[in-house]
Amino acid sequence: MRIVVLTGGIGGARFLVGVRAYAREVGAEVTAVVNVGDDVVLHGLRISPDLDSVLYTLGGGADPERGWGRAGETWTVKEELAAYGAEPTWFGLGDRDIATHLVRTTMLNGGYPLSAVTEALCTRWQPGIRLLPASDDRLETHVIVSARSERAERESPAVANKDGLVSARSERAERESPAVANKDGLVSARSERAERESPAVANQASTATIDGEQRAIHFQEWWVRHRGELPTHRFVFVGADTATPAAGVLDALAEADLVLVAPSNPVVSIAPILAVAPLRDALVAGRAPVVGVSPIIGGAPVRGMADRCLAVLGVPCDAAGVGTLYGARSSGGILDAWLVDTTDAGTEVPGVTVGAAPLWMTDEAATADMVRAAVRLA
Ligand code: GDP
Ligand code: FO1
Ligand code: CA
Repeated sequence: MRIVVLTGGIGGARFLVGVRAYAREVGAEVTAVVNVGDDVVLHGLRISPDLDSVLYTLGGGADPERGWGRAGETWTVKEELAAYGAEPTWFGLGDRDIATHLVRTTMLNGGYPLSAVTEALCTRWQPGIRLLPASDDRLETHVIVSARSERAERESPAVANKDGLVSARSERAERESPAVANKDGLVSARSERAERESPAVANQASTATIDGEQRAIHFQEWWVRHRGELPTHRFVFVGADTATPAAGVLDALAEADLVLVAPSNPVVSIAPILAVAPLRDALVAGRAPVVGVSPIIGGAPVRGMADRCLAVLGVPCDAAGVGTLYGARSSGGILDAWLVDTTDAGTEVPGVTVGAAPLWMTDEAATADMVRAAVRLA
């Protein structure tokens, strides 16, 4: 049996621990197709948060409390960067974690695709499953926010006070640093194109902010720096229109006997994967049943900010809302079946078989039971 799992970072990684346990039991092969929309270049380093969460969690090196980054982490480099006023200071790279980013960046600069780099990193971590990035191409999630609110936050006395010299420096850094220039320059150009081209955007124009100004920021800035609290218009998957599935992804989907959609954030972990059109097409056209697992239990995300993300789309934060967002494969969506928590039993999603089982990933055995329930539903 071959199982393909579409996944984001922390929630997806915990789910994969259960999938791996189930697979060992029945002798199945598992391929995880991992979101790259969270990826960012900072301090010249390519960071792939979701791939690393999966790699560290399955390899036994993840910090269990934070859910991201390495266990036993130290922060010397972060402190030294802050002493230079090197932005961004709101994103913390741990010393151990930096080694991963150095290896990844060196290999990417040497011409290896991200899929090959990921395979090389797996040599050390031995995750016990195959890890593939959704795409080897640049695909970044950006967030369109009201420019005024974003500026106000930058200029608020609290920030000025705290950052003082640093804000002045960071603005100059923004103008001058190749990494940042790359990020802002290229990205705003592309998101402007996205604004012109996407129908969602035309819609949004009528609900523009008071001063009508909008600005695209990287997902990490929205998520980590602003905790998703800015007035937000929409998410843009920069590069998705031309991105192709990473080496191995289409073959894995073609050979799959079962596709699972992990209980990951539907808006910023799963949607960027599905935004790679040939990947989505292969999933929809494939012979394997597609079973999704709800990340929402009793009307709330178990952790993280899926509620904020769903609100931006106007989707109710409950198991039915997310199931309906994915939609039935029979009517243009991706799902054949949808597994919800027992507290959400009775959930209905048009055209989709809905099943209920306990969905709290408290430990490996409980998570493997979830996977068993998903397989039964398929
Ligand atoms: P991220 O990329 O690091 O944000 O992680 P994911 O997108 O893979 O997963 C985040 C989602 O995992 C959140 O929406 C949570 O609600 C969900 N999640 C976390 N723990 C659990 C759990 O125990 N059960 C279920 N059903 N969902 C969970
Ligand atoms: N999340 C934070 O809340 N603060 C951080 O400083 C931070 C640093 C970081 C570094 C490497 C990495 O792989 C992940 C990191 N994360 C951090 C988590 C990350 O921002 C997000 O949780 C995900 O991208 C959402 O999936
Ligand atoms: Ca993610």
